[in-house]
Amino acid sequence: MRLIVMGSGGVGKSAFTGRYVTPSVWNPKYDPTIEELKNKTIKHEGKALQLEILDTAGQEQYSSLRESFIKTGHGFILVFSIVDDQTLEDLKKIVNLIKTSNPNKDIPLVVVGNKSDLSDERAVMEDEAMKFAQDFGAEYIEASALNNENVNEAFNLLIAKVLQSDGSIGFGSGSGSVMGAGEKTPEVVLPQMPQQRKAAAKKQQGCNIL
Ligand SMILES: Nc1nc2c(ncn2[C@@H]2O[C@H](COP(=O)(O)OP(=O)(O)O)[C@@H](O)[C@H]2O)c(=O)[nH]1
Ligand SMILES: [Mg+2]
Repeated sequence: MRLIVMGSGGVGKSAFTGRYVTPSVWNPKYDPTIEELKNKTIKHEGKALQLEILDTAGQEQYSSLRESFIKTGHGFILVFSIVDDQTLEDLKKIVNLIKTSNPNKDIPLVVVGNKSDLSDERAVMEDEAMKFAQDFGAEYIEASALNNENVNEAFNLLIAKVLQSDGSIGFGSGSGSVMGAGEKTPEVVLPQMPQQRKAAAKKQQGCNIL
């Protein structure tokens, strides 16, 4: 399964992707130019599911890897920073690019409001971001790469959407072939889909993240 992480420079794409792939590591250095392809294998319903995750960098420089991923990717994480409203605005262009390049008109998208640890400096209201996401059929989730909050949840939400749209994506013929003998992968618990979540959220007072 090919997933792509996009958004303006400095919103935390690399931090977010890094946290997901290697949860115990926090790399405080900021290099806006690095574009990296990362691999992670998770377990889904007893089968190994291999993920290729492209952490993109600036649109200014041409990248054939980025171009091909935007065309062939199965799902996108669209990151903005809740402390910078321009970064939400910037996602419009990115969504347009995805919608014109990727042949799947219902391409699974998850909008991530990153840096939720800086809520004192919040410049984007949750309702506004949620409405933005809903307008093009995306889910919205707030997260903090710094505090490792909702990072797994965001990826799991996207993976669930991709599998729901086409269950065959990502599973090779022999799922065992993607892992070495004795290797262990974390069991992934896929989140509930939106309608179920809404019902669950009603029951659970004080849950205002999703
Ligand atoms: N407070 C806070 N800072 C973050 C968070 N995620 C990333 N950063 C910082 O924001 C800056 C840009 O992060 P980076 O991942 O390189 O952004 P990218 O250009 O989108 O890849 C770095 O200084 C990170 O340490 C977060 O969740 N909270
Ligand atoms: Mg980066």
